[in-house]
Amino acid sequence: MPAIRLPRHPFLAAALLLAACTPATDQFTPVEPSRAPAAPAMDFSNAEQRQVNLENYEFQPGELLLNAGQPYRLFLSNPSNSPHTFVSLEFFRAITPHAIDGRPVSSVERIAVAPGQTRVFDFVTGQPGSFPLICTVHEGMGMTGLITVQ
Ligand SMILES: [Cu+2]
Repeated sequence: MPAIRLPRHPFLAAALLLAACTPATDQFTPVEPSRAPAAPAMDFSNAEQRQVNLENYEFQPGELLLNAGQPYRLFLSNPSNSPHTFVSLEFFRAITPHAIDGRPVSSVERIAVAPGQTRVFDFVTGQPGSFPLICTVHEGMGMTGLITVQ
């Protein structure tokens, strides 16, 4: 059996490999690797929803309880007159972030919420664990919380 020669262009090679792995159809559908998403887009409109308010100077509720391996849509609202942030680096590393305000994200370090603003964070939880939560602006004033994934 002759060796299969792949084109030098990586996109063409990927397209050929994809085509080879796709069940045969009567019509060849061109693949555009540069536009093909890495994973199918997830619809979070039916995901379980949670709400956390960022107030002066506490998270409400102070503890967020989530289940492992599940999609969530988290609403972060700031009804106060001060800017706040939602930061939990260990939690952000343990989850699979999908989108903030509908815009796809692959990683998250900090979610800032301006006075009067609500941000929408879509993600899938990972393994169980307890993750400290802080507002980086007011941590010194005790604006801390906890995210528990069980
Ligand atoms: Cu704050």
